[in-house]
Order: sequence, then structure tokens, then C-alpha cells
Amino acid sequence: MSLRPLKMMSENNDPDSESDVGVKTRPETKKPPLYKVLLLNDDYTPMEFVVHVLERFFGMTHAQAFEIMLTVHKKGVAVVGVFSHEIAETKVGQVMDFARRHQHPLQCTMEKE
Ligand code: TYC
Repeated sequence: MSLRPLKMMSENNDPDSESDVGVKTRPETKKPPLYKVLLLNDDYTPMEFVVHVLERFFGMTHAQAFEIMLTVHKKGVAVVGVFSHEIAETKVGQVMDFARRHQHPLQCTMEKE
């Protein structure tokens, strides 16, 4: 991953410098991996229930939620959000739990972006 060798501290000839201690010559660019949360279509979960799920767990307005619900209904699947691994896992768990408690077969999954 290293693009060029890092300068050795012994190569620093500036007497006033602090020998590079704590001095970053390159910005760190470690981005955490992101995960798409997907909602899947089925033939039984009521449309209003899906709209409610999207409002409740994904902070969508009613209009946004209705639009995404229709996309899933027509296309079979849609990305409903992109999150860190921990947040994505929590969202999937919340949706699956809520659907099960209401005895709907709604499926929600996550995949690495
Ligand atoms: N296809 C369902 C119906 O006709 C509605 C639905 C939409 C179900 C989106 C799941 O993720 C879903 N009642």
C-alpha cells in the first residue's frame, strides 16, 4: 500500500525540528469500509408496513419512503442506506425484528459497498 518510502528520522538535518516526532508528512487516508443496507421485495408484506419501516428506521419522509418502497416492489431490491458495519448490522437487526414481531416476511440484508 506504501507509495514511496518514508523518510528515516536520521535523515532530518534541521536542528530546530523535533526529529519528525508526531509530524505527519502524508495525511492518513484509512477510510472505514461502508455497507449497503438492502430491502428485498416479497408478495405478502403490506406496502404501508414497508413505508413505516423506512420512516422509522431510516429517517425518511413519507414521500421518500413511499418512493423507495415502490422501487423495491417493482425492481425486487433497493439500497435504503449506507453505513458503517456496526450501524448497518443494527439497522438490519431492527428491521428483521420488527417484521418478525408483526409476522411479515420482509427481508433486509447488508453487503460491503
Ligand atoms: N410487494 C409487496 C406487496 O405488493 C410490497 C413490498 C414492497 C414488500 C417492498 C416488501 O420490501 C418490500 N404488498
